[in-house]
Amino acid sequence: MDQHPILKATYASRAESATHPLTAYLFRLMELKSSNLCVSADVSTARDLLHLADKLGPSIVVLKTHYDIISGWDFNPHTGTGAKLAALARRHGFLIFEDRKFGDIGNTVQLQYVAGSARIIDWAHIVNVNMLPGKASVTALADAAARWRERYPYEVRTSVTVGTPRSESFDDDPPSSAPQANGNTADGQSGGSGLGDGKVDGRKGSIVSVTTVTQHYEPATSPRLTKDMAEGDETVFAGIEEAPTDRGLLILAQMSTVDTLAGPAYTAACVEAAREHGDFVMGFVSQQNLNTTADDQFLSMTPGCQLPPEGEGENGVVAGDGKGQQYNTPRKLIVGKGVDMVIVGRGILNAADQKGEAERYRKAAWEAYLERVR
Ligand code: S5P
Repeated sequence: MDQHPILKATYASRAESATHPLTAYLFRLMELKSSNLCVSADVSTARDLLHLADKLGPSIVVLKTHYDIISGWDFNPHTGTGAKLAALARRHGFLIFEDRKFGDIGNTVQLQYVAGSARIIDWAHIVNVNMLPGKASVTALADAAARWRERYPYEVRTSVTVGTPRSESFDDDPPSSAPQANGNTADGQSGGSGLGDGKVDGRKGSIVSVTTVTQHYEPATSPRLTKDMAEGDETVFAGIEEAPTDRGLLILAQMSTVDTLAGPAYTAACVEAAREHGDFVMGFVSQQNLNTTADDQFLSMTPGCQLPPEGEGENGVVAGDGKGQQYNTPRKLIVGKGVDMVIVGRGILNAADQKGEAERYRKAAWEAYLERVR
């Protein structure tokens, strides 16, 4: 592992050789911003999350979220928290990584990824999966992302028509305007002519209200995330174009916790799954670089990272959090373990000057990278 050529490759050269468009984009962003820092935005309100993303955006290349710990998350797909985060990501030049750690059967993870109130796939460039259920969950997420992308240039138009049925519908057949979903037309049955006497063909007709819901896809003039932005929110970070619409997956191959059950056999299965889905899997959340074969060029992102207090140097000791979490310094992870990016939560969030602390981590992690490729 130590000799893998990727350890000496610059992020610029990895941007050239990466086959996943989002990985290539991320490496370019890293070079552009001199940053290999991901902040873990583990705050508790949507307001704090957006505020933090805006404040730390210039220092980071990835913002990691746990949307399910956020109170006040606005689920509106066009104006809600996800859409606002997407606009901030575009303005400051970072990708959004929802740390959802999917861990269920294929069918369920697909639904958790694309459906529900959060519609994670709409706003998160990257998600991750816990491979415990096996490779099928990776395949299922890859399929869901591919289907989502096919529909990406389109948007769902939903029409709801409330009205009373026309008299013609009062025949022996079931009303043609019965409630329906996923029809092909927005032309619902409406109006109420001829119902005044309530009698049709000698039978008593009752006036009922019928709600017709129809959905169809319409070409979107621009990518959905762009249209979701509020006016004045359309700024794209200078020096790079907007992120590609591709979605990417990180496999949770190793954990930072003291008694993790993610042993070598589990990690090996994660690497195998990644190789089988190179068009969707960007790499790993891991504690070391997991590239071993000549063809491997996976990204490794690593949580469990803190710096000792300012002035103590990187050799100071960083204690765990007393809840199973263990910490290593950026240099130990990037130079010693060959990882590409560090994920930092409380090390930055608990600082009095979060912006200044994010810069301290960015510089430490970037210097470690320069030292490694030197
Ligand atoms: O092995 C892991 C994997 C993850 S994604 N260990 C982790 O700590 N994480 C996440 O990284 C964890 O859920 C949290 O959001 C973040 C670490 O936060 P910190 O405050 O300990 O830096």
